[in-house]
Amino acid sequence: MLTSLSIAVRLWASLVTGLLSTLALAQGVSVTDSWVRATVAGQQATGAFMKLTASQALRLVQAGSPVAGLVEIHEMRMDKDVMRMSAIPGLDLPAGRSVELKPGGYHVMLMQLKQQIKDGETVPITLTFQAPDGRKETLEVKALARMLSQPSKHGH
Ligand SMILES: [Cu+2]
Repeated sequence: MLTSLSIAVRLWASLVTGLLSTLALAQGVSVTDSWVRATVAGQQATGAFMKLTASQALRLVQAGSPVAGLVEIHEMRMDKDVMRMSAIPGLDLPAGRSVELKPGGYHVMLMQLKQQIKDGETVPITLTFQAPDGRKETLEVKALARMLSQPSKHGH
């Protein structure tokens, strides 16, 4: 299931971005369970979450989306009992180990939203990965927007 999903993502990405990306993707990173927290009207920012598994060590160095004017890679962590969110320059993906972006942890932050993101919509997100030798590859994922009825778990 995970394999077929990752193949589907790769096929889809190669269809969209063409032959160059197909070659670059030989290095292999799979994205599963991607989703975006749906927004209410007027909301300026939201988070995107997913599981990333790279077959070789890679670093997620950039993310972009047509629905957002500014996209950053963020981490959340506890700092003296306060949950803080900050941009990080990149997120390391160790070979063969999946790294989960999830509420309360790492996430792709979509800011300066150009539109409301409604429950059930798909949001294209382009991820750029860098290999240890400096080569970069991009992968486009379609994240499903989900409206959560509960506030995020890390709140008090
Ligand atoms: Cu954030």
